Amino acid sequence: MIDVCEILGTEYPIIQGAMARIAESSLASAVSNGGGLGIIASGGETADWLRDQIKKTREKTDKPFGVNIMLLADNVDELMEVVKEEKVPVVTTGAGNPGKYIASLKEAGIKVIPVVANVALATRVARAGADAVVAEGTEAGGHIGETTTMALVPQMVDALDIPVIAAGGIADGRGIAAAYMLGAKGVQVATRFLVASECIVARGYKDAILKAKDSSTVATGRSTGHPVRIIKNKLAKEILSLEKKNADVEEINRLCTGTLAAAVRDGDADYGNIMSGQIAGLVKKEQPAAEIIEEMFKEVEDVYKDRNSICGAGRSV
Ligand code: TUI
Repeated sequence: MIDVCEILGTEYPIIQGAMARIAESSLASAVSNGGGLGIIASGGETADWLRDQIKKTREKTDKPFGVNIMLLADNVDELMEVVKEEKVPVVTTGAGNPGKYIASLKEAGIKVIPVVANVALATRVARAGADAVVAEGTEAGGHIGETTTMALVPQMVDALDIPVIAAGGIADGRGIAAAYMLGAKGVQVATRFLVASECIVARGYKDAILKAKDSSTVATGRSTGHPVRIIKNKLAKEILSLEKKNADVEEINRLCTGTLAAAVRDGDADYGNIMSGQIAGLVKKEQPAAEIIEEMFKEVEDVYKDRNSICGAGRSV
């Protein structure tokens, strides 16, 4: 099976997760310069914005990078044209089935890596020609599926003959090593990169991540069919309370209008929509993206060195 670093053109088998309104050229280029695959998140943005960010990323790095296309966006076709015209090396997709776009992306020489949350969709995109998939467990931030990373990754590995990249709950070398034990050939990490020095998100957002505990996130939107994991603040509690009362979708949508911008731009800790994975409690330090990557893979080596301590496995008698 082809190596993930070969597919990505990177030194390390790590992709930066897409974070709508947050992951632009500054973070993407920093991750790529650090040996991972930086990603520009195009969700909620225009085609012109994306073209400009691709240009800015190319000015800041000569390494490969990718663009994420969020399939619920109403300008998906336009964004797809931009990535093809710009010959972006890698495209990841989220929140839907990218099947009908895969052939033309591949014809343009682009590697396609859908982010999926169940085996059924993974099988469909693999058949349509995806180069690899990201198996995203429900521990992840943002729009999520139902299955945990621990259960999802090995089942996806068994079902596919393309590489599986694990996501959801991974923020250090232990998480990477665990993903490999489940058969993953790479990882996608987002929450830890939220606090990268090069990440342009507002101070209040970064502080919410740095302050988080294991129980600080919650999945909102289960009642609307679009579960989204966010930090459990006043906004989250009000959404959950409306959902408990079976409020209609429009009322919930009204409450949520403008809240992503409030989080990302203003750092509103109370009423901002602060998307975050469950692993936020492990993220305690703001540091450059390259340092994050180096530190995580150094920790992987430490885990491997210590492997004989696992239940005595490998110990000679
Ligand atoms: O897409 C993501 N994560 C995202 S997208 C996003 S923007 C957004 N905000 C609010 C509501 C919806 C989107 C923030 N975070 N991850 C990959 C992912 N895909 N997670 C879940 C899915 C998914 C869910 C259902 C993909 C397909 C699907 O149904 C289609 C099918 O065929 O199964």
